[in-house]
Amino acid sequence: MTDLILSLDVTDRSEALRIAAAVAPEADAIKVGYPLVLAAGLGIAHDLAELGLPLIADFKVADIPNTNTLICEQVFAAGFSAVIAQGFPGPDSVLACVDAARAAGGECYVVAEMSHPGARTFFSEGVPERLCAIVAETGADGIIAPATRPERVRALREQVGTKKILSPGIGAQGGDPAAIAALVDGMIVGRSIYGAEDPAAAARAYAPYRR
Ligand code: 3DU
Repeated sequence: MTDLILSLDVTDRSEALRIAAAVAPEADAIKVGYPLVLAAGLGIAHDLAELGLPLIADFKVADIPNTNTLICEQVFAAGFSAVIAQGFPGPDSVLACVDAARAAGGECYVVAEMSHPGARTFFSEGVPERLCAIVAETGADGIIAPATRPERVRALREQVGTKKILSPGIGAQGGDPAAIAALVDGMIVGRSIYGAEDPAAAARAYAPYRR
């Protein structure tokens, strides 16, 4: 299965709810991050949960273990079913997120490599592979890996085996769903869906890549 994950990075509450409701029948999950939560409040998760799709909190949690625990407890209490953490703070920080996820019956994903051009500065020279080792060590559910670099996703698949790979960078950032869908478990798509005149139709265009 390759899921379609709507990245709902709009900053108006009613527009977010309208787009989410329209796209929900065409999507498998909704990812929410700082843009929407800072604009509309964490309670937006409660409203979105009514659509019945898994909700992923993209807060790229990256602090000491105790603070990570406190953040993730809030995330899951708000109704999210998964959280995204950074791996660079180290295994104890990631484990705090994994433990909080488990306590809530949720999932935790770790950013292994980012999709933008500047990501090459630090997500290089074996660092993504070391982050994948932290995923194995902590029992996290999977990684975030760049749809803009399918060859890197292939290499990271070697590292994570059957753990899930969720992949942003499709559409607006130039990633091609035809090149990435078969390599990953989830395609994360934001602007090319929520920015379209007809978001539901834009989401439907990804249907051939959902397996
Ligand atoms: O480029 P889009 O509009 O399709 O949105 C992609 C989303 O995924 C957006 O929320 C961004 O913050 C997130 N993301 C990346 O784009 C790249 C990463 O490496 C990690 C997360």
